[in-house]
Amino acid sequence: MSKPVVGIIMGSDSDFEIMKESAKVLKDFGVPFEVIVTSAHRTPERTFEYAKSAKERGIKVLIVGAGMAAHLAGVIAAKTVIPVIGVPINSSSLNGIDALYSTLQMPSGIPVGTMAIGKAGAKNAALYAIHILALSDKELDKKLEDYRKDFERIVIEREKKVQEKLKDFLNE
Ligand code: RP5
Repeated sequence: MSKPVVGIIMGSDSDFEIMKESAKVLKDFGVPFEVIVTSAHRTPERTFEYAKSAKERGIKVLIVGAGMAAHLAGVIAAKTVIPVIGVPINSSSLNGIDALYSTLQMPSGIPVGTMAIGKAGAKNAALYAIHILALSDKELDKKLEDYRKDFERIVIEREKKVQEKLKDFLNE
């Protein structure tokens, strides 16, 4: 595998089930990535070190998933100018609303692009990373265009099924 250009960071191993969605998309698009588990509060030095060294190691986009008082994406963004995409994880009794606000509500000056809570957010984070990379990568740009075309085919097929169900329903 060639050198990673995307870093997937998660606050705990318990976030993996959600963050696997990011990994799946990057794998499907053939984008090399690395994964690290590090916490803003449990391992702050390790988190800082990772964020500080990411750019010089060739990482171009960072995807950060964390739950509860999720300051991980903001802390990472504070230590690098690489675009940071945050994924709020629904790992708490507040179902991720806590993580959503913590990730989204960054004070001015240090942006974190925040996705939806949970699996959809993790998937979109990877797609968004690919959109950024595709600006300077024609091959990836083509793959994104094809991905979108595939969606059109899938939705049209789904609509056909709905039309059939509707016909049955109206004939009842
Ligand atoms: C956050 O706290 C992690 O991102 C995780 O979503 C949540 C719970 O972590 P564990 O107690 O499961 O390690 O830091």
